[in-house]
Amino acid sequence: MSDSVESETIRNYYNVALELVMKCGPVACEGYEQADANFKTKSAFYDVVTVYDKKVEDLLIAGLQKAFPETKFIGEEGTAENNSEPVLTNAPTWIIDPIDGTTNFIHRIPHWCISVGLAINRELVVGIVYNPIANEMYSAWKGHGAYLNGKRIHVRKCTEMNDAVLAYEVSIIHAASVRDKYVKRLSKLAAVSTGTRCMGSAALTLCYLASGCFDCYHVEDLQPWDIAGGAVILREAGGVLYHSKGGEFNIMKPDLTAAATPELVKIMVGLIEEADALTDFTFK
Ligand code: 2AM
Ligand code: CA
Repeated sequence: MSDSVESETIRNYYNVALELVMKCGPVACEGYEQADANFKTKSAFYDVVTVYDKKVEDLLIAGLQKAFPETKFIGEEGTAENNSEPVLTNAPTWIIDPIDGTTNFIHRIPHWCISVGLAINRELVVGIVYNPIANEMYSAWKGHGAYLNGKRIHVRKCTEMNDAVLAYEVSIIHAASVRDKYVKRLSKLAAVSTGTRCMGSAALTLCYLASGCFDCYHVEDLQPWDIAGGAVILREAGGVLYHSKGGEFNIMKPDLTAAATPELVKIMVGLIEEADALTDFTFK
């Protein structure tokens, strides 16, 4: 495929997905009004879902499948239902989180979003992240920049931790198997940052990094759909994503250290390694 044909194809995927995600906003908002009465747990007491997660995912898949029958899907709720490990092939694949930040959604914290990413040949090329409560539509497609409500966004070119706002997601800190790791790393990273925030939606956190509100981000143990859409938006805004300890980022096991600049990632990776080496950690 020539570059211009590839570009046109991706633009078409982007335009259709953007419109569809926008249309799902009112549906998700309807659920937000009544979400506290409408949720159930999935794999554990802290793994929650509402009927609106499924409703929005079904709408997105139906609309995208109709427009693009050749595409495949990796979605949070479909994957949970089938109890299957998601597999990414070379085929154009939509990676969908119908509601990212479900706990916020249920507790009426107005910080959650609909997130859609598209991978072609295993490369992330389109990202759309929409918070309908705040009326914030973040979007990007490969090589064409990142946008908030149609206005170009960029990372803040921060290179020092003492000038950086750190986003640190504790995601599944309920699990004893990861709690020490999270706390040790948080202690090291937060000690040297200007401020630390944990927002409860990985997709929106990547967008806040893309728009310069945050400067760096570390999270592990999440799933491809939590990250896919935001990853494209961050890269197109000039940010960088690596595996948690440096090395190549892998969307199918998206443990990540992301930042506005490679300089910040390097410092963070060093601190994460120091944290992991701590054997006699006490809360100080
Ligand atoms: P979710 O709302 O789609 O589940 C920070 O809370 C991030 O962790 C969010 O992106 C959220 O995605 C994810 N998350 C929250 N609870 C989780 C859980 N129990 N297991 C895995 N990921 C979770
Ligand atoms: Ca979700």
